[in-house]
Amino acid sequence: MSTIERAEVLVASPGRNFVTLRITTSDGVTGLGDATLNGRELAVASYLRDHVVPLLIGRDPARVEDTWQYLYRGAYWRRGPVTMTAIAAVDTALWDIKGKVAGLPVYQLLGGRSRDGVMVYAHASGNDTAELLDDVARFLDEGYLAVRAQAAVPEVGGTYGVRKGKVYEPAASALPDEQPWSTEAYLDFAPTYLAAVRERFGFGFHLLHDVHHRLSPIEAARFGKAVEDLRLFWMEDPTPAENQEAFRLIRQHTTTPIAVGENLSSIWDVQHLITEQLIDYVRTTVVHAGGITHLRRIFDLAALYQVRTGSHGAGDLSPVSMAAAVHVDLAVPNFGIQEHMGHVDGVDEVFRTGVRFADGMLHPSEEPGLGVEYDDEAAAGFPYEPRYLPVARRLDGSVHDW
Ligand code: GCO
Ligand code: MG
Repeated sequence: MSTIERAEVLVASPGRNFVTLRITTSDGVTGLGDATLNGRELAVASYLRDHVVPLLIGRDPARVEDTWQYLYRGAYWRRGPVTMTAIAAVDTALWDIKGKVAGLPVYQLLGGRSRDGVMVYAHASGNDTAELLDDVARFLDEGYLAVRAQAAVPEVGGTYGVRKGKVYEPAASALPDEQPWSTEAYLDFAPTYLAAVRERFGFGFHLLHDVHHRLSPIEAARFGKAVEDLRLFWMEDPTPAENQEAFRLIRQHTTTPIAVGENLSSIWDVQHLITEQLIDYVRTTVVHAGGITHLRRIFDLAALYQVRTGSHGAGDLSPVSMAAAVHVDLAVPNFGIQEHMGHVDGVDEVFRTGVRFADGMLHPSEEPGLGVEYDDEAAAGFPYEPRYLPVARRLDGSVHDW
């Protein structure tokens, strides 16, 4: 029997930090899993290195479900982003190995294609409406069928989602950047630029917007009503989701579709959102929600309630996660859309991915497994650098949800 011989925790910062788990079997087969938790990277690295790797050595790599149960139930302590990200890394690496052993791309192990490609949305942004419109035009020219639109709110510096370089990177400073926030200014301004996008480009593509947890339920209801005629594909994270019940209030007021889940890590965190039909899209990911095994369980629950998928795909998810996401997206019946933000240049040197973009869709590699390789030599040139996500403060100085 083949056994797990080695599990290495690889930390590198090619433009931003990534934690990667590489598992090697006694037959010399390797598998990769993403273990990146933005701004808290080393906690997951230690969880894996100090508490999980010793449990993996000698195990049968083929027992993917059993290993998941062993790590989840065996920890005794339940859920949480650090644990679920660590389990995800192991699970993803074992699916990669299973694919390589079978000689099949992972989507084939998940039941094969349910569609020809994975529709993705791009991130358009601008410092004002005019800049945003130019950016939307660029993505539509590149063939995107769906675009997310974010513009800087006047007098609120550092508004969420506004790109400075090639790719939006909020975790840009060695200590958390503190950014001002005004709900009133946002609620006045955001509907106007979304309307400007529809006026200029019409309704022949999907338009998305990320509220990024900034509103209370009644404010989110007001926002949803204000943009109803613009037929958004979704408004994302309109209010924080720790209290799942809060979404009922938003639902009572607006038909603007709701997407939630990028910072939630288990089926229990989305259970009521799904079973009570309080959302339309579930945005949990392979890397932060327990790997392919657990994400599929969430998506299957969602399918029962006509909730579709819309996995998080920001630049802080490594190409290993993105490849895994595309394999899952291709296979599940209730796929909705996949976020596709892209990565800064150095990332491609460390991670060689077979995922390809064409005509608004992503396509996985047909290589066995996930189709991603890790270049140790390139990674050695990019040591870890402490980086934090920003913190938001209201104009009176009090802390707000970033
Ligand atoms: C998104 C997200 C990201 C997150 C980031 C945090 O919709 O892509 O909201 O931009 O803020 O991934 O690490
Ligand atoms: Mg988001």
